[in-house]
Amino acid sequence: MNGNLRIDLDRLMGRIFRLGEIGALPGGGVKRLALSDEDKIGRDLVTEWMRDLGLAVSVDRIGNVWGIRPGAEDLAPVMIGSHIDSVATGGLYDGVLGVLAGLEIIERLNDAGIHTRHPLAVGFFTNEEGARFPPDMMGSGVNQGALDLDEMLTAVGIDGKTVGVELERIGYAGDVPPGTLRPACFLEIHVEQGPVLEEEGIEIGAVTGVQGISWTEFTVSGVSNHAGTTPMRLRHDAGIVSARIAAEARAIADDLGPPQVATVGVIEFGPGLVNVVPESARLTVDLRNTDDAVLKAAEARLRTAAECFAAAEGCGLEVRKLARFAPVPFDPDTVDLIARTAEALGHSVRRMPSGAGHDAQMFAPNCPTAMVFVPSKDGLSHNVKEFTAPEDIRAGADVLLQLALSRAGVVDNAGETS
Ligand code: HGY
Ligand code: MN
Ligand code: MN
Repeated sequence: MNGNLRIDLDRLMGRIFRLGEIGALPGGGVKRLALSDEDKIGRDLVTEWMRDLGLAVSVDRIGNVWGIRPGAEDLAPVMIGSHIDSVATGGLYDGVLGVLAGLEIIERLNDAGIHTRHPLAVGFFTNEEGARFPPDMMGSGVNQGALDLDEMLTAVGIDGKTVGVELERIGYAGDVPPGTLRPACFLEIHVEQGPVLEEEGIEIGAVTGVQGISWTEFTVSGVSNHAGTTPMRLRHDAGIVSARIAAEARAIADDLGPPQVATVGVIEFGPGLVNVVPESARLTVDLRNTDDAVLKAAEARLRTAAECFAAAEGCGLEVRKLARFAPVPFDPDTVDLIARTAEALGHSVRRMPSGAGHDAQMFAPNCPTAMVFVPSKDGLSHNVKEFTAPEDIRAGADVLLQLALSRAGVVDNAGETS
């Protein structure tokens, strides 16, 4: 009976679109930066849905929220979670799918009167994106002991606000200490955010782990001067130094080849005027690789180059690490179960690493953890045009449903477990 259980796709899509109305951008997509007013409204909505489903809701000290459906036995919960904060040009599905598919599974089990041995938990984690307040995976990192609570509460955002003050402001500075939540296992469904599944015509990704992530901020200090009267030999141009650092980041990715990637997401000049030699520049570099040794070599090459460029131009250089996470493997048994479950449901599946960071990577060291990917149209994400076909969402959520039942154990009406 339970093997034939399927999610209610219309209900799930309805919640995805409803949440997508919060922080909706004029041309489509969403902007729900962590701890913003939009994030608060989204949190309030999802928390209301949790309560409507009868879940016991908890909020921890970094604002993570989870709801628990009791199990027949006093066991650690099987947890399904992700995030509902977005980047400034976010899509409807990044993170949201992982939370709302969890709520759909709860509602489906409620409808069917199915009870599980383990409690089931569904949660969303604070500031997974890290776009406003670096680092990313902040809430799940604190919750699972990878990041320090007090340090993260004092983290300053790109707008000068601090995490702790913003958490209080939106009413999500909870009282549950980090480490209270110790799930039996952690399962996350997420849009792939890349081109692989679509290019290969495959419906499900059984994610084997997350690649290493390195975020660095370079701040260059030079001397502002007149663009017309200052000979090139007398310049201390912070702008050209930052441009050379950016070019070097791309050269590193080109030289190393896949899977190395490099992104300069932010580059700002001061004063930023057409006829003034820049006195200051700030840029961020995001480097990633599945191999930590190669990633470290890439970081070292970039740092050395930045120091050379700054010295040659007679500029100062400050380097600040915004995020650094080593590659994380997921639980092989759970990855295998995802692949078997997908095949049993008649879906094509392939094993693959994740190019993006996810909350799951913070749980992986503490409990059996893995992820289910569904295809992203044109491989797009962190883009308002992010899209995943409803049928792909159905396939992924059905796999997640069976995965959760398998891990939580089903108690039939006679009290027998299966
Ligand atoms: O940056 C990432 O990989 C994630 O979207 N936070
Ligand atoms: Mn995400
Ligand atoms: Mn994202």
